[in-house]
Amino acid sequence: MASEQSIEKPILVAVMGPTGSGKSSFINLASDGNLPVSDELVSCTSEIVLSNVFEIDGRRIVIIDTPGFDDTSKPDSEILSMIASYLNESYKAGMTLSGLLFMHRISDTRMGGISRRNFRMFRKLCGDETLKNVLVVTTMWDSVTLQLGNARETQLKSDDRFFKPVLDQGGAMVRHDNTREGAQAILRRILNNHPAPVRLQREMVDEGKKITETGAADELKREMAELVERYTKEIAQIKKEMEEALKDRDEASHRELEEVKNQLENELKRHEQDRNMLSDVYAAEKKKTEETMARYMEEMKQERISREEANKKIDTLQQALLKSRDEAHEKECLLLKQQIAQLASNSRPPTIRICCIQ
Ligand SMILES: Nc1nc2c(ncn2[C@@H]2O[C@H](COP(=O)(O)OP(=O)(O)OP(=O)(O)O)[C@@H](O)[C@H]2O)c(=O)[nH]1
Ligand SMILES: [Mg+2]
Repeated sequence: MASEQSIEKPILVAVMGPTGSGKSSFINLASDGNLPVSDELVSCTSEIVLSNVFEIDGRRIVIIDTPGFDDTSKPDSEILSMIASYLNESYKAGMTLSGLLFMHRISDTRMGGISRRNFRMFRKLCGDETLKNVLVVTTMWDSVTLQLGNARETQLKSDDRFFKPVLDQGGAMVRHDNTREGAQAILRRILNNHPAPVRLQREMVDEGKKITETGAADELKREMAELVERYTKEIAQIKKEMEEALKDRDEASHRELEEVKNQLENELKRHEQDRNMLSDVYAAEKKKTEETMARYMEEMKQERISREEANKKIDTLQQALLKSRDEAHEKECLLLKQQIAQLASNSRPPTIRICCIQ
């Protein structure tokens, strides 16, 4: 028998991964949705977005689409705050994740800095205990030869820096063939998972920690410190080159170097500010998410009520239909059948609309 959670609330799945790894495309295929996707290098999804509620094998599912940590328009502290506030508020509302998908492009020649950074954040956010509910989904198989794809997959599966820890702890790696059937087959693998909170939810909701005290925030701080160090070194090097250009009376080079130095200093300032912003940004995101979640729960309630009402009406009409058949009232039968079909089509598929946190 399905658990109470699956009857009352849809199965919740989160999709994470770098920009352009195919997160929104996967969700659209699985849910017959129309989340925006993009060919451009800039990030497309820069907010948390929920899919429609859709059904697979009679089970209702909703997927959370997330922006990557390499988002071109938002700092990482804001991305973490958005994801954390959404995960925490949904967990408080009784919606626990049944599965997490981490998308990776098999067409990438190597698992570069951005993919690794996203994966490190993903792991800190998940913790080890929920890795059994994780599927690493490789995309873009149509952009590589099967031989090359196989070789990359083998390396990704066997390297400790990549996806081996997920496989070691009960998670799996699966291929997505960019079809609706393929996307739904992947989701079928998590329908019967035991929903479990991820590490970030346990830390913040169960243990009452602040966002700055979580493992994910530690990882963010470490990455920021690395970036700040790199920029500081680059600025020092440029200053040296500027002094040399001055000595050589090379004004053109001096001007160019000064421009680069100013850009780097601005970047450095941005990262230093970002490093100290996490608490404030989280507080603002939490407030927005609470409001959105309240609206969302109300929509779900209304949707459930109207579905139940429609089902009751269908039952009544079906009883009447049986009776009319007995009495051989053909016209009445036809009318009742039409009414039943109309009600059934109105009540299915579930009609919760995409809900965007902004
Ligand atoms: N060839 C190929 N293209 C794909 C596949 N999956 C997604 N794409 C394309 O890749 C591009 C990026 O896909 P999105 O779904 O927007 O990626 P995303 O991970 O949601 O990206 P962000 O929202 O920026 O984080 C789009 O042009 C998709 O059409 C695939 O399996 N094969
Ligand atoms: Mg997207």
